[in-house]
Amino acid sequence: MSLQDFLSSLDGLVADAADAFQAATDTDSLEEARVRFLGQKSGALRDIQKQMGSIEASDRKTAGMRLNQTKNAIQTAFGEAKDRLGQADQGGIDPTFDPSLPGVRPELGHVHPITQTIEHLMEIMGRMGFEAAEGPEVEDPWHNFVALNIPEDHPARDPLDNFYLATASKGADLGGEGSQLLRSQTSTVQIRVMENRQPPIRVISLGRVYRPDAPDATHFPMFHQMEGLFVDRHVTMANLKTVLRVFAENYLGTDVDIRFRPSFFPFTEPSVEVDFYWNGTWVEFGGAGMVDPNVFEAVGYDPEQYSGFAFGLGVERLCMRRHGITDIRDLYSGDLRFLRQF
Ligand code: FA5
Repeated sequence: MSLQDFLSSLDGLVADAADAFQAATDTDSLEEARVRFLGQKSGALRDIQKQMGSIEASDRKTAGMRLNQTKNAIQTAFGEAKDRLGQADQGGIDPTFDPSLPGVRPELGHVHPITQTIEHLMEIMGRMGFEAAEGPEVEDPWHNFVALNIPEDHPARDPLDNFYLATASKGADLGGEGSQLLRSQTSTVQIRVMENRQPPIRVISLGRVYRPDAPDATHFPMFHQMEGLFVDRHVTMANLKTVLRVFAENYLGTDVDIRFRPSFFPFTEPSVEVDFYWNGTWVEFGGAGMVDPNVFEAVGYDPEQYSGFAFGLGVERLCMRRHGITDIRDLYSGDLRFLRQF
């Protein structure tokens, strides 16, 4: 074989191998192409190498050198093709990706409807001069019961009606002194505020409360209350009714029907239940009344000098009424199809 023929078959081989590697779409077809050109037993390069014996001895040096260069060039092309396929596997250049298409907007979360409601209620009450106060969710019987005029033998203290903490049960009677419970009402914050401050007082407290109530359309074992407390000289029941009415008209709309029903709470006297009209029935949204003189005495206020009113409203029920939500459980199911609507 002449040197000329030998060299031109080497050049043809480099071009053919580069084309084959380029055309490979996965590692299997690339491997198949590698064996075809670089295979030790019957690869195309190997076949050409066998022709070396028929080349003039004086040309063999040149032929050997070009053979090596060819081998390096084919190996380099193979390495490049391998890298290209490896990158595509790792999500690199994707042949189906069209950079001219519009992008996909990342989903943004938003504030839960109950948190939105809490912010709205604080804003309305803030405009009426009420500032926000907070208290702990794990309480002692003094703040949840005793100071609120709920004596030791009162059924509201029954372990079946409260979430007492297991740690307390070791040393103390459930419900007795020294026990701890998840607060069952935000009225605890009334006591905490009055223990630390002197009248005049105008506060609201919004937070979670816990009761072992069976869940249904209007009850949940964890829910939120908005507590209100107003203490000053000469505060009357008329002030209470005005504040609740102005609040309801601001939050639920001026056309909302609300009513006050005589009721009983140990910490208010007289006491009322507050209802709004919804879907053909009256729904209770809170309790209220004039602060009982026994509560003032428990926190060291003189009931002859001061009077006040307090109220506790169910935040979920207010939110449900405003947005037309018919089942409280929807608020806590975590179903995004529901939550996305707010
Ligand atoms: C109280 O909790 C009193 N502390 C309210 C109060 C405060 C009266 C200050 C006087 C002075 P009651 O147990 O009725 O009252 O609860 C108040 C409101 O919480 C109810 O009207 C209702 O709207 C809401 N509520 C009660 N239980 C649940 C529950 N399981 N799920 C959702 N909301 C509830």
